[in-house]
Amino acid sequence: MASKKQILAKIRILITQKFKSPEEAFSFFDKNEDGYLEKKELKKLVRKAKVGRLISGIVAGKMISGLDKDKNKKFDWTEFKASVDKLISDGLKEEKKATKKKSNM
Ligand SMILES: [Ca+2]
Ligand SMILES: [Ca+2]
Repeated sequence: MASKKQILAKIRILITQKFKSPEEAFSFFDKNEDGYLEKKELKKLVRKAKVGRLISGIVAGKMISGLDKDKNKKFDWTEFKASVDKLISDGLKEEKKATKKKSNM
């Protein structure tokens, strides 16, 4: 089973490489256009990031429970943006660490 870090990295790659902006990703996955990403829609995002079918529901559920500030069980744009920003900055930190390691060799 993939680690949490690997899963988050996959989601980050999906959002940063397949979409021009987080806005575009949000509206792409908000299929019913209600301005929220509910679990069903988030699950599609997770699946699209090539996270295994079996765990995509669990991952989507965890993302929501961890980052849903107003506890309405779905992501609004502000919550989504905050989680994407965090994903990207965490990713940059990881990359920096990796390049540092390399340059020390
Ligand atoms: Ca929706
Ligand atoms: Ca919410």
